[in-house]
Amino acid sequence: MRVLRLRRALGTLLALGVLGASASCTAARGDDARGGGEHRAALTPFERLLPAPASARAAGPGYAVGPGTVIRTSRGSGEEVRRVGELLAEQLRRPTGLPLPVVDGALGDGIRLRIDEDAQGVGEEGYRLESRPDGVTLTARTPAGLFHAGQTLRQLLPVAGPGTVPGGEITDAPRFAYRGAMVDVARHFFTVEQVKRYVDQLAQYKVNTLHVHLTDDQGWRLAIDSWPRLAEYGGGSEVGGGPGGHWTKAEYRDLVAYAGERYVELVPEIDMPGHVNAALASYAELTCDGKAPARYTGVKVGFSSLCVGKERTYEFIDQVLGELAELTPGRYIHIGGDEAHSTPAADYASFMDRAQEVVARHGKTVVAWHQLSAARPAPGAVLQYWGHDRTPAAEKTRVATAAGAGNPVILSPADRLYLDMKYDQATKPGLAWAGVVPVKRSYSWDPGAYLPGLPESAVLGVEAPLWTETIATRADWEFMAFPRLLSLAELGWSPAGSLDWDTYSRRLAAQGPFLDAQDITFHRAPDVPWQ
Ligand code: IFG
Repeated sequence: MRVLRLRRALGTLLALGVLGASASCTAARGDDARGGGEHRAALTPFERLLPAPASARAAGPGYAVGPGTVIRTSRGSGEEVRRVGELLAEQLRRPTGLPLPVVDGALGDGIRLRIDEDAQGVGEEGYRLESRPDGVTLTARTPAGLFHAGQTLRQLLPVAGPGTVPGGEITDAPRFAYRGAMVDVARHFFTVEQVKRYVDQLAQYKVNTLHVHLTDDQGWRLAIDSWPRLAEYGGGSEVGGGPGGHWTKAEYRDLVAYAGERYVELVPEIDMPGHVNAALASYAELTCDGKAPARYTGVKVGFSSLCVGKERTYEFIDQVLGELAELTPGRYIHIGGDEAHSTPAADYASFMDRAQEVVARHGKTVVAWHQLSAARPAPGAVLQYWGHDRTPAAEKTRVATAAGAGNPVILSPADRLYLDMKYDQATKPGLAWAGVVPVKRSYSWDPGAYLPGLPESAVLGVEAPLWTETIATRADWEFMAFPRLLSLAELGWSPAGSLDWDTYSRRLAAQGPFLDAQDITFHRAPDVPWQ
């Protein structure tokens, strides 16, 4: 035990940059530090970045961040850039303990944020970072790019205390446009404040989408004015019989804004036609037999269905999705479509035809679980694939074929990215129906070459869902999400060529002190060489 404590202390000192000097001069001696021998030196700040940047070149002396450091936004660069500067200052003040004022005017020493519409090789979300003795310059085409540059800068500084941003240059841009996480607030209720904490953690690793699973058999979590009992009554249950809860529209708007400031787009999901017991329990008129079922606190799936043959059902989804669309500035509304085992296939297809029309009428793009590919996906509707290695080949082919016909795919393989899957049989929370998912397995695959017949060009991106049948606390949430969420972050952002478990696992280990410093209760998985 003493050894472990000593190793952890050593790890923290390394990450604080206290011992880093030896590492960096070791690294400067050449790559013997990373060559053979069991005592490989700690990674330098440029080497430990996660997600790995498209290109990074450490060179020359760097910039010492200290009491006099200011954060500069170009004069007249507008309110949004200034807000990015303020947010970066806030994120850096905590670990450095420095004042870091934000000033208007890019000339002068310090950390400079610049917009350059013609910046090359950075796209809409990427950036360039240059570190010299007189300062660090972050350049991007958009404020989102500047925000992502700031997240990289956070990792170039020690975990705590002032420090030097090593000299050099980074040019970076993401591989996939959609880099998402999902949290299921229906099985167990979580507050907007708890979800905001997750947004902070996601944004730090350049994840840009949060899919919230708002409704299911066990609970309805968002207030809908035209159907008030959905939240008031249908929100009053959860797995295990707890009190449940729901978000008001104001709380939802607050989360959308908070996430938006961190360049995380919210994708709300109202699951249909299955997973609807909470809605049916709230309104008997939504059932075919007029009898409202009791609220459900178990963990079975597939037993509920909206009444496809009733016109009232379509008034319901039109009003619900209309209110949701009005609350959601993002491009997407997710209509679920999974496990509709109590909806005959023909009814399912006709229902999904109409549900997709409703989403389009409210100006949004459909996302649905990949079962929609067995019906008639609307042009441009996005399919979220949650299959696994044992999914029948015909089902995989159906998804790849739909992708070829213009339905982009988000990859969420249950036996790679489902964060509610146990790490191993000893993991307390979580399920194992798709198999256990050690950290290495969550990382060791290539979304660009995953589904037979699905080219990278048809992959919108990747998403890691966290289902909460067995997750009721923040501690369990973070234990299951970290460190595997960082696999998602890297698979979504970094170039295919940089995907290598040996180097990734060392970079992941170097994130340990950052996660510790943020009080994230992550799993110290045995397959990662934690410091
Ligand atoms: N499948 C169900 C989820 C949840 C999950 C738990 C999807 C799309 C199993 N549907 O995943 O509601 O129960 O791992």
